[in-house]
Amino acid sequence: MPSRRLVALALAGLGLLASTGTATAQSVNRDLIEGLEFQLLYVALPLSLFVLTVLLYATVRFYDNDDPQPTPEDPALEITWTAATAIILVFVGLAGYSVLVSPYVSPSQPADLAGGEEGGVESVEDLPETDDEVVHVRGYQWGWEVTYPDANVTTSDEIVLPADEDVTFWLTTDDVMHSLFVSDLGVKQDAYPGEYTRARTHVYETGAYDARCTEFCGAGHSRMEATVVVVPQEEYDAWLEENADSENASAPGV
Ligand SMILES: [Cu+2]
Repeated sequence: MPSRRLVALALAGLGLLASTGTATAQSVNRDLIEGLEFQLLYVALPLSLFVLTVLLYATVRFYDNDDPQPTPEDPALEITWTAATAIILVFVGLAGYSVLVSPYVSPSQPADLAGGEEGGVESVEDLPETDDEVVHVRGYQWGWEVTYPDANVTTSDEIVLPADEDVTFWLTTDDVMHSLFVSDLGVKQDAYPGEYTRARTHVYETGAYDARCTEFCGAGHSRMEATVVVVPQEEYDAWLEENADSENASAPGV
C-alpha cells in the first residue's frame, strides 16, 4: 500500500525533526535563531502536509472525471481561509521580528550606544562603554587580530572568551570588508574599513569553535580562519592577567 509507505515516511521525518530539535544550543544567538527556525517549521510542516493531502486526494478522486462541475461559491469558507492565512502571516512576521531586534542577532553602531549621538569613532578609545566583556576584533588581509582592552592583550587568529558572560565584539578592518562567522555560536557579522560594528554573544559551553571570514576579501580569503576558545570566567581572568601587555599571546589549551 503506497499510503502506508507514505505514513511511515512522514513518521520517520517527524522523528528526525524531533531528534534534531532536542540538541542544546551553545550560545544565546544560536538559541534564538534555532528557536525561530523550529517555530516556523512547526507552522509550515502541517500546512504543507495538509496542502499535499488535498492535492493527492483531488488527483486520485477526480482523475477520470468526465463531467467536471464548477466549484460552488462558499463565502464563509473563503473568509475563513483568508483570515487563517492572515493570522499565520502575522505570526511569522512577529516571530521573525522578535528575533531580529535582539542585540545578539542584529548588530549596532557606536552611535546607537551613545544615545544616537553622531560623531565619528576614530579609534578604539572613542568607543562607548558597555557592561559586557569587550573584545576588539580587527580583520586584515588575511587574518584576525584580537585585542582585550582591559589587560592590553593581543592574540592572532584566536579569540578567547569567558563562558556564561555577555560579550561585545567591536569589529573593524584596515583594508577591505571582512566578515566574522562562527557557525556553532550563531555569530555572523560584516566588518567595515574605518568603522566599528558591535556584535554580541553569550556562550554557554566552554570549548573551541571554528571561525572563518565569509566576505570574499582577496587571494588569501580561503585561509582566513580563526578559533574561538571559550573558557570558564576564572580561567579567562587568569589568562588575561598572565598575558597582560602581551602582543602575541596564545589561547589557553582546551
Ligand atoms: Cu576576509
